[in-house]
Amino acid sequence: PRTIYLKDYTPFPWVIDGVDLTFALAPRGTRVTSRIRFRPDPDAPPGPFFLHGEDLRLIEARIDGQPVTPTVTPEGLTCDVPTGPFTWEAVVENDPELNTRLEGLYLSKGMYCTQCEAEGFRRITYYPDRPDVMAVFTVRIESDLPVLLSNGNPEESGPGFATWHDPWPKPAYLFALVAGDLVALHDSFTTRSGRHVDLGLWVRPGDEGKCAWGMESLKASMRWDEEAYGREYDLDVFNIVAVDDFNMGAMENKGLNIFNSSAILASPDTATDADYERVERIVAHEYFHNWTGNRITCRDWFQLSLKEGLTVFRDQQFTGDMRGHGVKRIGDAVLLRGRQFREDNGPLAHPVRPESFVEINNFYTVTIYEKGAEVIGMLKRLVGDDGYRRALDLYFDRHDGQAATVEDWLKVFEDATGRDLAQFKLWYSQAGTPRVKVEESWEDGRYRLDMTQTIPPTPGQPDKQPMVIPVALGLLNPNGDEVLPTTVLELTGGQQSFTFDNLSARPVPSILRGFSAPVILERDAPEGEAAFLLAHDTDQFNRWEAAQTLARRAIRARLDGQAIDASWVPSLAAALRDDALAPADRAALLGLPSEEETAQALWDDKRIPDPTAIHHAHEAVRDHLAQGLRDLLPQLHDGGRMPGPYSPDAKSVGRRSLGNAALRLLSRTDDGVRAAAQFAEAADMTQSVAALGALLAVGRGEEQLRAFHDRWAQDRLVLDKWFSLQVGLARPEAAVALAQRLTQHPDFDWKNPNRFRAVLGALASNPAGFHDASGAGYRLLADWLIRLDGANPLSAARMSTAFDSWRRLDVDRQALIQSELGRIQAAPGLSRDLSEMVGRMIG
Ligand code: DPP
Ligand code: ZN
Repeated sequence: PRTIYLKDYTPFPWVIDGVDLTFALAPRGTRVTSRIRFRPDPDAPPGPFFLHGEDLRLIEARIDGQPVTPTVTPEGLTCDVPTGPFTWEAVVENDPELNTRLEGLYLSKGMYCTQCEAEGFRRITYYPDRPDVMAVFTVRIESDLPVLLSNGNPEESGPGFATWHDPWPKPAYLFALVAGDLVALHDSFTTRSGRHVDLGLWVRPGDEGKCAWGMESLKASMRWDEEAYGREYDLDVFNIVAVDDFNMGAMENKGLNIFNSSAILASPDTATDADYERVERIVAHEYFHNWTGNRITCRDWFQLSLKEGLTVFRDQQFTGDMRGHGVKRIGDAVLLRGRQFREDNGPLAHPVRPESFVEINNFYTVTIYEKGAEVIGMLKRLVGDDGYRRALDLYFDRHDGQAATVEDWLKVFEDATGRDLAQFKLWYSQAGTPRVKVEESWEDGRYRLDMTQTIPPTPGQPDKQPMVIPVALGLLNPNGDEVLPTTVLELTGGQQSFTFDNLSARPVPSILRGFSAPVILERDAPEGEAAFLLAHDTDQFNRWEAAQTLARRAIRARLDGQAIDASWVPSLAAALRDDALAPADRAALLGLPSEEETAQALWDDKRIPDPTAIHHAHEAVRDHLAQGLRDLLPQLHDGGRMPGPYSPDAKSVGRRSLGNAALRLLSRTDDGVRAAAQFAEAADMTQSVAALGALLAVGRGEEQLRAFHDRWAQDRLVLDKWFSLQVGLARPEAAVALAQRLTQHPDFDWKNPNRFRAVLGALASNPAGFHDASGAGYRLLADWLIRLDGANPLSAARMSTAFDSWRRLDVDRQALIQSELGRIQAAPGLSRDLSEMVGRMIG
């Protein structure tokens, strides 16, 4: 397979003046007729006429009406073409029914559906399938199915056909087509300049009752983008379709978003609070792409974070506005530390803007998305809210209708704010999580912080330069008053000192407030500081962080066979009793760092993390907490019970999350009595899943698990929960055997990505189970990856990241994983996707 490099970018030599596509749909032999008007691009150097195309049958091709015979390869075709403008016509066939990759045009339970990002359009017809080629599409769909949808606005329709026209030029990756026996929830939205937009949420019959929340989220997103960014919607219709077989969460196709049903369908009895939040967030994310991604797209796939990092940042702001910025920030930090830091510190580390790839699908990563969003958050902190707004206005003004680059993005910030971003740009090119070491001194009323930054080597990047790191700092008096409100220090050198004068007493620092940069802070905090900050910090994030620090110490103590600090539980209890803190914030205080985070921290300390020992230490600390908080937990749990019908509003969610966090601990000391009662009474899925999870986590719940299955056997999304809960919470020694058994279950449909993930993904997220010293977890996953790769390489490659932490394990586990990776690599017919991932992991 060929490696593609950023430095090799060359523009496409032609401009497209219009694309007409006709689809005659059939499970086998769908006919796609294309008519594309090309004109030489006066600004681009000339080059060969190459159209991408994969797994297509070319029936005929014409140029200006004359038959031609192109040279066809597995990747596309070349053809001699006139020197001036010309019209290309082709008829091709493909087989949606046989398409198990879920890229291009495929069938999902009788419904035709497409997924083109990143390079799926080339499986539909021959085309310059690259994001910098933007064109206006007109699409005719011929089929007897009742609902025929594509991008843009509807034009004509009649029995057996429909035509759509999208007036906005777009790259092929935003193309979409849906045909099926679907029903819709209809609504409308009037934009602030008065455009009437028809909204439709299309689902299979039977799912009508699960559409309301997705629709509400859509309208909230449309309003928010007008208010927060001044961005209006720009077509007469906006359609969302739910599909069961889908590789990702959702896709932002122009005017026709396609969603994994798990990311759009919700009803109180089948979806949890977390599901509701996820639907709201993903609807917003895809909608926001209309401006950041669609109107302004990416010049090439190396710029992927230009749209993804920015759109994640925007959806984070939105969710913060909807549900509270404190909890949102904490959730984002947990995700970043648990997943992105791991990626950034392992063999798959890559910069926010990679320099090369073999298969672009392998770069839809937490680094591109979440670290990319962090980079934008830092930029905003550095230029301020006004500067950010001016820069974004300029970005939309200057680049609307274009395929842009990271350079274009940074330039609008430089032009709008006058700030030089040359050093800041390193965040896009240097991989790895920076470590910031902080030391402090106090002398004659002067307080000094000495900061040192180091960025560890990553694959292909042995040496790093210092970056711009915004460190938000506050200082507190020993009595708990804030003497320095949040101030952003700019750490730009390898070593730098910051001094603070005129302080009457040695202050207590609150460093990296709001998690102001995606870095690891290294600091030997004095005894008692974390408890002090937990009690007094005005910064919600750092208050939580203080609780995390205490929990980390407790876990470490357990791991090292030492006693847990006796002041931990009382200081946590005091915070939990503080009614000034919202229930959601108190729930967050009860969360322990993940086992993954503990493993990473041990590795940072040059110790070899043992997943089994880590799990037992976490369990012991939970028991300790449950004992220590015994008197408080019942009332916290009671506070989460709410009369009346379910509502997903932030306040109710917060109360339930505190109640259920308490329940999880309570179940360790009450033989599962409360959880069993909650399960029996639960009127909604949140309470039901929380109770079941609490039981499973303490080795109970067999009977409830059976009842849950029987009740929900017909609901595929709830059934996914049934699979994943039991595997994710299984005892380490039982997890692999359970996952194995569930792969034999009649409801295990391995070709459905959600179901595959519900079992094998859940196993990978149960570290002690997956890393069982026998290697059985590794073997099971490798077997399934090899099998899945034959059908759906994209999903197989994504799931293979479960192995990416292998280098930090003990030699025995290393050898076991190496041998499984070797076995995958040797599998006949391995995909480009999976072979790139395995190759990078083996290194
Ligand atoms: N659909 C994916 C997302 O929105 C890829 N663009 O992030
Ligand atoms: Zn996105």
